Amino acid sequence: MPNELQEVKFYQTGTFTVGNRLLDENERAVQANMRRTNSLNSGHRACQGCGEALGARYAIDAAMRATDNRIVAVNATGCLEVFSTPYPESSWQIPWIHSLFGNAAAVASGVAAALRVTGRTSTRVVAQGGDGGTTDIGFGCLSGMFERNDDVLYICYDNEAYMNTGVQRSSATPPTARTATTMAVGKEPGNVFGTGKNVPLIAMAHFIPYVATASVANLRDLEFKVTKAMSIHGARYVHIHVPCPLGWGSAPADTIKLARLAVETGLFPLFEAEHGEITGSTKIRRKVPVEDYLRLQKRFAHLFGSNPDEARLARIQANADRNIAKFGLMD
Ligand SMILES: Cc1ncc(C[n+]2csc(CCOP(=O)(O)OP(=O)(O)O)c2C)c(N)n1
Ligand code: SF4
Repeated sequence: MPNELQEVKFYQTGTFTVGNRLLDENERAVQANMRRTNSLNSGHRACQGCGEALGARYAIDAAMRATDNRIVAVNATGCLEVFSTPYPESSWQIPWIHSLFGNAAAVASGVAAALRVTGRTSTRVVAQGGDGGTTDIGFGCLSGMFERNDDVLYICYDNEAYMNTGVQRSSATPPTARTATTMAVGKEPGNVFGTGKNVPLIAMAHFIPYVATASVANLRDLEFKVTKAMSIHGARYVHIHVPCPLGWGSAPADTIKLARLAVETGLFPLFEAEHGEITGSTKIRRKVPVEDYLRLQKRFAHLFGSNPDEARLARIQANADRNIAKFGLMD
């Protein structure tokens, strides 16, 4: 049979494609390992193209591998919790506890304390939540966890709004974005400029051992940062940019593309920091104008059309350029 004689094309050899089992062992991503944990398993109910589901799958599998499969995860209320655990089902294959919307960091601190006093220090704790649960309602508990230097890795999946309850603005929503609570009408359509907060920088101001930003556009970098975070004791924070097709009005197939454009425009800088000092940032290889990123999302549609809002586009571009300078993203 001619088919039996066809040569197998190992076309991925030599690339860093995630899942590539043809690379050397030390170059493979966690997901390429046959013994990956699949901590967040198939069968959950996230939307097609959900960046949060992808980010959580990679982050938690990396945390599992780094700890010899010994973690407890605490999950704030939000999309990740809702789509993964519709009672009585669960897609989690790890010890997992649902806290309230605003207290995941405090519950995680309690779990870490319980493990410590019972002598089970080889089991580590990860807390996770959306940007609403992290930057808004959970912010006080998170700051306390940082300030006490509790032995917890907190992961924020930043989709830039409260998605689970119908796309309300959070303090991570970018300027001009249309949400259910920042309508594209009036003198300043969408979310206003000059609001919000940068939680990775605020985490750094607590001088905790490790802070990093990551993106589902670069899953190997994401895995590296989570792995590094699990090698450290004390309070750690990883902030992951996760596009949300439903809330952003983007095509499900564009999730990775959008995450990459956010990085390449400078709007979402990738960096690491230790004890309050930035220790490294990912350079932008090919700078992209912010319009290329914004145009793909209906939440920014009011900036375009027959009469583009040049003034606001220029202000967003200025924000991106400020990040590029501040975080040293270009040589
Ligand atoms: C005290 C309290 N207020 C409001 C809610 C309703 N609520 C549940 S999830 C959610 C939004 C979650 O948004 P975010 O943390 O950004 O996560 P996402 O769903 O976007 O992943 C809200 C408002 C709640 N559960 N508890
Ligand atoms: S609304 Fe957004 S964050 Fe929530 S499951 Fe859908 S794509 Fe994911």
